Amino acid sequence: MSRIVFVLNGPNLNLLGKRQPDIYGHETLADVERECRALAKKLKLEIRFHQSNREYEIIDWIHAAREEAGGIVINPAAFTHTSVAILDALHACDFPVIEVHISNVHRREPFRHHSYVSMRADGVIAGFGTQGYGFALERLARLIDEKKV
Ligand code: CA2
Repeated sequence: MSRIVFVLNGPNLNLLGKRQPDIYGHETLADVERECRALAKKLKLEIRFHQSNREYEIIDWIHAAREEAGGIVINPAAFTHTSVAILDALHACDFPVIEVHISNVHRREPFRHHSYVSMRADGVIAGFGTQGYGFALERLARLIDEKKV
């Protein structure tokens, strides 16, 4: 199984660390990427890290992942709660998918309590801040390792 992992980030996450630190913390997306890359090295994973404000770009990266990856970590941001198209793209993947949310979406507005992506995700991490990305990578590495035997 491929050890390439796509880490995909949805709309407005480019503003991470620049606004609303009370909800999302002080780390920027560049910090998150750096930490993911450092951890991936230890886990012997190869990372493709992306962010977009456009739904179609995220769908295109999911399609690219189908061709070459062993798993996806995805924080779809607001698309979590709206996008059947991202759900459909993930349904076309036969590797593990881990959904990450920086905030605890269940403690927030009711519209954040439903996730289309959770209907496909193998695991969901929410409310651990940006540390959640690391947990997701650890889990993916374990699942990929288990597939090897
Ligand atoms: O908690 C999460 O990770 C979310 O996926 C973040 C999304 C939100 O729509 C989801 O309900 C939960 C929002 C991402 C926007 O990120 C910003 C970061 C800093 C400043 C403004 C927006």
